[in-house]
Amino acid sequence: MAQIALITGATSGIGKATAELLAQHGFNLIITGRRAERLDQLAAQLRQQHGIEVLCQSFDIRQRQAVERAVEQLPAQWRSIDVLVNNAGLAVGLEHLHEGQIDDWERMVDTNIKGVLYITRSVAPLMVAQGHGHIVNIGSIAGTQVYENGNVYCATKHAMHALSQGMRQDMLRHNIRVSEVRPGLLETEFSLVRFKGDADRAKRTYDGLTPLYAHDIAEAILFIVTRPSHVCINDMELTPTAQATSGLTFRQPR
Ligand code: NDP
Ligand code: 8X3
Repeated sequence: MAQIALITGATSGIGKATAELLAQHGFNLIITGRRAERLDQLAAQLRQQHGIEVLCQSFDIRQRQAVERAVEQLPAQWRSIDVLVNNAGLAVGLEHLHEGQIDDWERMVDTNIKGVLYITRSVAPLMVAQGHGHIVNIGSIAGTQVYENGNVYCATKHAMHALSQGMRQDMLRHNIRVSEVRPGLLETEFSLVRFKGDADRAKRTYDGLTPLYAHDIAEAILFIVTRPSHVCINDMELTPTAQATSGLTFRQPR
């Protein structure tokens, strides 16, 4: 029987690329995000290209009741979730802490920490009940390092790093694997969101180097979730070849 993967934030970037790659490998998918039209388009494409089943669930992961309702109301055949990819997340703003926008901080904390907790709290009991599962958390190199102006975003990804370790301990006796994937510089809609639609500034993030692309992370996720059941990849950090640490990149002059 085909495995079921629930991917949060599948309307763009890593989540979308992961949906495409897992579909190619025969997974049935529950795809989530706020932009319902994009979910519908992706679902139609994946059904047509790969003959898999896809269920779209559009909700804002910051809305606790909406998350709970989405999982509670899953049709019976969709409740045996094998893989949960906790991917939905964002950075908003890049300022020194004393100049930061508190609304931006709340968006990041509510999405990157509380949203992950809401969906995991709803899905993990289904995995416990069935006696297996695999949770893949998308952290960041910002989860173990901090860069100037990254303050609150880095704090949320440090929280993800701590939660990944905590989940792994709590899920141990339930045969549930917990893996964390921690990318560095990666070109998606991430910088466009961080800079609130300023496309020029977003583009400059990747000036002079070849960043990671969403497909690179999707391939890592596919590898992680297709290991034999006795193997758990706990933590995988990936950077572009041109990045050594959060703050140290090698850029070709233009
Ligand atoms: P994108 O902006 O391309 O994708 C983000 C996804 O998250 C979208 O599908 C978006 O869906 C979803 N999302 C955001 N907020 C919400 C919300 N409130 N409710 C539901 N879904 C939401 O960025 P990436 O693919 O790059 O980001 C994915 C993850 O990877 C994030 O957790 C990010 O922190 C992490 N990451 C990114 C890196 C990068 O440099 N790009 C590097 C390291 C980690 P929608 O807007 O439709 O709701
Ligand atoms: C995104 C990576 O370091 O550009 O998590 O903020 S970073």
